[in-house]
Amino acid sequence: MKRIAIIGAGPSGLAQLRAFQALKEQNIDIPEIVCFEKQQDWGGLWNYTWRTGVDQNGEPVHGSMYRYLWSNGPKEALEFADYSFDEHFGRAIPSYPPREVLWDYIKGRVEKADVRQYVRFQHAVRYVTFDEDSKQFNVTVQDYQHNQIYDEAFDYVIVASGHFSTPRVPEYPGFEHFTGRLIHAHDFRDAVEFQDQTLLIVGSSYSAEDIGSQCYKYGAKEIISCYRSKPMGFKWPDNWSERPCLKYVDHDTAYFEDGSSAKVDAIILCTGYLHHFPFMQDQLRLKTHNCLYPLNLYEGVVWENNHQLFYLGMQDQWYTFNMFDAQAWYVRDVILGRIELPAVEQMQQEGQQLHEQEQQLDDVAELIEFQGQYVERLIQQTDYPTFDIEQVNQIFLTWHQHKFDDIMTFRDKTYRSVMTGTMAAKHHTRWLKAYDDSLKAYLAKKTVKKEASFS
Ligand code: FAD
Ligand code: NA7
Repeated sequence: MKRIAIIGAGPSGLAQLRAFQALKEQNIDIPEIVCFEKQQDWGGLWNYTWRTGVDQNGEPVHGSMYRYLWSNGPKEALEFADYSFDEHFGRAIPSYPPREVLWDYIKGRVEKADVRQYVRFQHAVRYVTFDEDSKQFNVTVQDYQHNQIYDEAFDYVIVASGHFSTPRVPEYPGFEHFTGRLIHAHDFRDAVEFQDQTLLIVGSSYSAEDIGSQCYKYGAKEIISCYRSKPMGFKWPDNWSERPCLKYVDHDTAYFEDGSSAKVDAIILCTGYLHHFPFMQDQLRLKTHNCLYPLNLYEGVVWENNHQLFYLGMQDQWYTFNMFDAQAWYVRDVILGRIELPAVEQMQQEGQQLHEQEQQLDDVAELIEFQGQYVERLIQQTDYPTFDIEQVNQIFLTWHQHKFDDIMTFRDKTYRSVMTGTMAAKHHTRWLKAYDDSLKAYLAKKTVKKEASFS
């Protein structure tokens, strides 16, 4: 029997397990699958950890999520086509769930599919090589449960280890003498720590916007965010300003490219992440920046120079969970020989074309549509339940507009499910005043008349 190794049990790796299990439920034989997960539990980034630096085994901490994190896009855009929010929660819930609620949803599907048996937890993949003679991969794994390192042979390897965990940490002059706290977003855990402080946020993408918003919500005194290319441009609250790029820091003062300066208590580098796969042999290793169409991956997933190797979820992400599903179903069908791959030259040509096409797009609508078309193309090739991609694109566009209308209230909006037609419920508390992000508080039905206070 053929053997498949999946590296990582986050949403992408779990999508792969679900894709195979869907066939097993139809009494179709599937290959032997082993999913290696270095953490103690599944869910990837959604499995919150308070730790920073290294985990209990000395592995680099994978988690980049923080307390009070709520979904930054409507749940209706990421809903699984084969497992709806209605099915999981038994009723309509609001559109922007906190992390714990989405983690519960992710787990619900794979618990129902009974795929935990395939996962070896606390197993970190150390190295993957390919043997041209046997046409097999050798996977070296560190098993922290039994404190041993071992090798196993596999016919296929699917890398689903995520790409928002290894921080990209720039160096600015004066950082070494900065008197306050200086961290990367990867190590940010609790906005309350920054209450009454003046913060400098470096970066102008999702992490900058969300970590700044968290800190505003939980009582930061002042927020300054600075951009390298272009400002985020939202209508910020009075105590939040955007400035051009940071130039240098002198002890407690930050100096910017427009000549202005400010005394700051803390600096949070929201400067993105590296695609980092030190466990892959060089010729098998994906080398890319964060973009919608990385090179060397046919249909965004098949390693062009070795069709027994796949990468899941390596794109920058508008679409998430249902895109990982579309990819996983596609990879499954390539492995099972249900999908025939074209010649390598054609794969490379197509990949290059799409990669270049992405460079030409700068309008948000075009970028969303580009990823939507990609997801649709994959879904059309498998039996993953089809859904209205155009409607999801529209959800993203409306979400985008809501953010520009008011960055502090967009999470109070509701959307209709593309999968079930259910209209989301209105949440009992406005996001800005909803300080308790637990599953229990979120699902409480009662309308909170007097909104919670925070101090
Ligand atoms: P991950 O979730 O990163 O999971 C990868 C798994 O691989 C982890 O469990 C890890 O432990 C394991 N692993 C890594 N290396 C090894 C190894 N060598 N051996 C064994 N196991 C390994 N998406 C949304 O849809 N909505 C949001 O609101 C949202 N918010 C986000 C907020 C933050 C701060 C970040 C960083 C991302 C956010 N995302 C959000 C995007 C997120 O990338 C996806 O939702 C999703 O978690 C990606 O799934 P994944 O399985 O590809 O990767
Ligand atoms: P992104 O989306 O990759 O954005 C990285 C940001 O960091 C972006 O604004 C970059 O500016 C900026 N950056 C990168 N290097 C520098 C330096 N040296 N100086 C200043 N600014 C820099 O990462 P995020 O963490 O925001 O988002 C990743 C995921 O986490 C996302 O899916 C969210 O859902 C949560 P640029 O525009 O390149 O000039």
